[in-house]
Amino acid sequence: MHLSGSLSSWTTCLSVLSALSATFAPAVAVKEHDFKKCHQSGFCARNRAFADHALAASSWESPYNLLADAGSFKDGQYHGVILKTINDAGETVRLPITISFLESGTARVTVDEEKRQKGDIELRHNSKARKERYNEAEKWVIVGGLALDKQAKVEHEDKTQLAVKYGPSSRFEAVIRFSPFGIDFKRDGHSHVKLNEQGLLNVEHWRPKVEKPAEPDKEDEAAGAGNDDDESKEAGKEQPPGKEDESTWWDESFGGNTDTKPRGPESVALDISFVGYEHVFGIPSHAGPLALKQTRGGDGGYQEPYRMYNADVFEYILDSPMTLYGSIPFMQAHRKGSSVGVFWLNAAETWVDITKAKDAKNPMALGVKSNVSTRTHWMSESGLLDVFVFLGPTPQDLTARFAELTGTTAMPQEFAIGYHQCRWNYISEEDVKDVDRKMDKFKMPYDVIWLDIEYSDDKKYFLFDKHSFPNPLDMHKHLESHGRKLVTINDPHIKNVDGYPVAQELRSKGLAVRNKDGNIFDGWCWPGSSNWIDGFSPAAREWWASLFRYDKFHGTAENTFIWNDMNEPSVFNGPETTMPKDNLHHGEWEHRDVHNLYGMTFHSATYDALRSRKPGEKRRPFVLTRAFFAGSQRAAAMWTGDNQAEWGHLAASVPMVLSQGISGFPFSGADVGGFFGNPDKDLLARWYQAGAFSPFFRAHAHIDARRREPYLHGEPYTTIIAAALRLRYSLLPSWYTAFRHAHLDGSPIIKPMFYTHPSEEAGLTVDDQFFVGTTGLLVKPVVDKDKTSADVWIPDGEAYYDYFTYDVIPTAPGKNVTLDAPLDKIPVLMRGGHVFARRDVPRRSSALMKWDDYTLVVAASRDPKTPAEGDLYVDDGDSYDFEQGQYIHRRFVFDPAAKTLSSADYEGRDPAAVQEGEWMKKMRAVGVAKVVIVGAPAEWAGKKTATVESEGKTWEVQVEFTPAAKGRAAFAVVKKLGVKIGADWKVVF
Ligand code: NBV
Repeated sequence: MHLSGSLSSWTTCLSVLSALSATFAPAVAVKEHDFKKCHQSGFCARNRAFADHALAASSWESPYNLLADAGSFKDGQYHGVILKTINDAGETVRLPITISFLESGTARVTVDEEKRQKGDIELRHNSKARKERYNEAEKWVIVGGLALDKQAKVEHEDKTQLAVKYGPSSRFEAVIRFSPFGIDFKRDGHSHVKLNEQGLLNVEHWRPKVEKPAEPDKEDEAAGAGNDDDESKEAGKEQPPGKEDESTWWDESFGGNTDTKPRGPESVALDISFVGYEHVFGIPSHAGPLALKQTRGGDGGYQEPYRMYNADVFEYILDSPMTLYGSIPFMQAHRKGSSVGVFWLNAAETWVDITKAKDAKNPMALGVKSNVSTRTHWMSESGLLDVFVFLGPTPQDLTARFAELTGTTAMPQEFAIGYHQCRWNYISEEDVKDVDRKMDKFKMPYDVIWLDIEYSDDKKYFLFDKHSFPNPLDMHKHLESHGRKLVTINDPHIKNVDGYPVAQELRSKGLAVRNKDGNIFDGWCWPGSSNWIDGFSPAAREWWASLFRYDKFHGTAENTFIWNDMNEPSVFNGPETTMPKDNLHHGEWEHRDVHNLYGMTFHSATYDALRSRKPGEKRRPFVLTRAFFAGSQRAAAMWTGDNQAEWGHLAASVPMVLSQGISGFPFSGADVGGFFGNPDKDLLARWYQAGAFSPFFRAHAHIDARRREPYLHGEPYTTIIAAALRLRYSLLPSWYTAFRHAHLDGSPIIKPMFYTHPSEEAGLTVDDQFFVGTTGLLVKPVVDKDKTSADVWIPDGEAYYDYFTYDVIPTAPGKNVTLDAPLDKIPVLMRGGHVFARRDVPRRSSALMKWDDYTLVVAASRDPKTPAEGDLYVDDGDSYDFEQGQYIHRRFVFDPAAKTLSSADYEGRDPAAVQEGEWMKKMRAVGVAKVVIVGAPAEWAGKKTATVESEGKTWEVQVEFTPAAKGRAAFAVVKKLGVKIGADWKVVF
């Protein structure tokens, strides 16, 4: 039996690993002490100590001054020099600064270091690393929005400051203070974001190493004792106040690994204050609440800063600022009626401290209810100081401006928003087909079945295991026959073994990441000894793309798509389970500079590869990635990594996915059921219900977990899970429409309360419920064991109807309402004032529903004069023809006063202007089978017919009106409407 073959090889691998070294082997639970705390990360400790000193000193003055005479302002850009005073003798270091005011109203502040710019520094240990500060993050991340605002103008200048007005209607102003340097960003005359307000700006300049006698303590540490929790080793505590701690300038050890730091200390840090904002959000991924906590103690606060250093933190802990698998250094601050944000463009290890303070200087008179300000302290190990400032004022402005810079979610393959069935591992073709059959038998729709690492021949990706998967093409064909797809995993570590052509080419062509000495880096991962593709190298990316061609990756077909795991990268024997920071990448950049970008270079190389599998084939790729950075949304979906089959992890998944959404990467989800462990049946059922409302919906399980395909659990679970899956499938048209919006403007797919209701103070911290796209569907997943009710916070005075029963929910704005939520019920409300589309006959896969008729659901507003509105976007779900206008996007308006429901082109396009392709012609003729108007006006009682007008014709249709009863709203149903989805039409009631 092949199962035992796979399992035993996996077990052998594990035992070999653990025999080699205890630190190599992945453990079953995250060991917090395998990952650095701030005091164990030299630059974090140094910057925290710097902050402690600055904040404690009664007369602290930041040693950074902008040279007033050296600055010039032209065409929306200021160029100048900051002088950093480095000693009592008044010696200075020159730091060139550029402040760019962009057409969009975004401002950008970039600080470099002249000496490193000129390469005028010496590297230690004969290092071949680049001498400059890493200045290529922009190349990977930014795709637009950099046009300068030529209208920006200096409004005022004197000896102390320079004020620049910029942005839409010149509402924004940057007051640049010379001494000490700082910038106060204002909107409509009021301060919102301040840089260096607290004087924590710190750019560690280059300096030569002055040899001193070795300190006994440090030698111990270098010998491998660096990861203990000995408080006395905190860098900031060893020094007298004000004295710099040099102990981590030149090398640093942790967990037995020593970082040689050939360029010495080079961190950049800055404090950013959000004036009058009590809450900040974003900087995913962290397993904690959506509203970020304080990090220096305080009420319920953490002791550690939020960390962003992509890492394989399997079985991660909850409610923690620990780093996870991916990072997006984009932070937002929201308060009633105002939103601002910053994007810290730096791919090195980054920590962010957050504190909140009552701000006496921020009087209520400014119209700000809260006089609490949030102060943040950003610290990155290397690279430029490069920060974008967004002045809002709405949450939508923030996501749109961020999207302009970093791009939007790629329009997904339609199947990708269906349900994905995964486990580590489906062990053979027969296993795959069996699951496929059973899903059908139990009437559970799904689109994709996944193959984890055991599909491969001994972890040699691109090669199917010949015994377990002798005929992969047959298997693909079998799946394709009912519209289904297969995903295989392809990781960035390539097994270092003779006779494996992929490995040989990687090495011989010089496309692998190198170690500090310039030799191919060899580390341990699943295959044992491995090398890593260098995603920063154009040649490596080209080569990677070639490997996915159908004639190269034998056994794959048009319905094969790709999963990129372990791309933080995960290196079992590396520091913090990742790569040594002094490794070298293409262009001789050190790994330390680019760490958080590595995963993105890899998954975007895979994305490119899928676009070029066959000349002329133009299909949208689907790639799932674990590691990510700002910009990843352009090429991949993400999942939240190795969670656990526990209720707490289900609960945590909701704010985690919400945080992805507001941070520009909404195509996200958590492993349904929890990766590690065995969920009890109730948990599994609840997780399917929550997953059905997650943008990425995939069940997954660890190799040691019991089989848990959704049909295995008996009644009532089979019915409950099938209902959740079918609900997802019936709402696919609305999900796809939400993706369209995300693709157009960067908006989240599931939206937190502050995003839809930014003027509701109380909604700011609500992070366990959300709206889906523009549907008005308000969802509150049940995430607690044995809970059979749900408290939903109601953000406004609109009508809210139960999705399933049409009951009118007795709500009051700003108050909670308790809904019944027995195990078979997902709390989903329809907000009045919306129209959304669905398909009422769920089939086996999304592909089989392609030409099915639509149902439109109208949730009438409480106000009889307020129309209900909604939209539906549809394209072929597969090609790029939508970029040539081959799509249908309709706007539906139900006008209760005029008693009409109408459909018009969403963008007001003239149909004649679009040359219709085959798909479009066929799609236009798909019908609207049914309309349901929930909350139909009482005076419609007795109404039997309505008139339909479309394409120059008029006809009558039957109306079934059901009056309100026992708390249920009145509703009207029109069947057999006879209209086409692609045509203009109007129903007159
Ligand atoms: O490839 C095996 C697993 C995968 O199932 C999981 O989803 C990833 O997050 N992978 C991690 C490697 C090992 C996990 C212990």
